[in-house]
Amino acid sequence: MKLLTAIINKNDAGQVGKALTKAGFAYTKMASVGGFLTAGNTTFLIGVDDGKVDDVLDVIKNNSASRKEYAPSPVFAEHGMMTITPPLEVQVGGAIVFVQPVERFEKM
Ligand code: 2BA
Repeated sequence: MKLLTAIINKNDAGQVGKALTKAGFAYTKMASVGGFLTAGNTTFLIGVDDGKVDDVLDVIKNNSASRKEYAPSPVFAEHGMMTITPPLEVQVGGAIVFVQPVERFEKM
């Protein structure tokens, strides 16, 4: 068994969740925040048999999009002068997925 931790753009999270359910995959969804943009995203925990990992990845890939977002402009103050740099454009996603082995799974 594998545990997939999938970090999904909040604009795609609803669609990804519906598609996972439709495909028969169970998941737990958590609100999360990216460290760089400090914007909300959604983290899915998905436990699946080894042979189903690629199917889950396909569902995520087909329902999440890559998009441009902007990091807040840093403002520097030095010698009474304010320097404002232009916002940094970053390409976010589609999705970031970690696949980890599960030593044991119990349902009680
Ligand atoms: P954030 O940390 O808010 O990052 C948003 C996007 O900003 C990233 O998109 C990347 O394009 C850019 N970025 C991140 N750190 C950067 C840096 N130090 N310098 C320049 N640009 C930077 P993605 O790579 O698609 O990541 C989307 C979200 O997935 C991230 O949101 C974070 O929540 C998560 N993530 C990405 N890589 C991760 C990792 N190695 N470990 C844990 N979480 C990760």
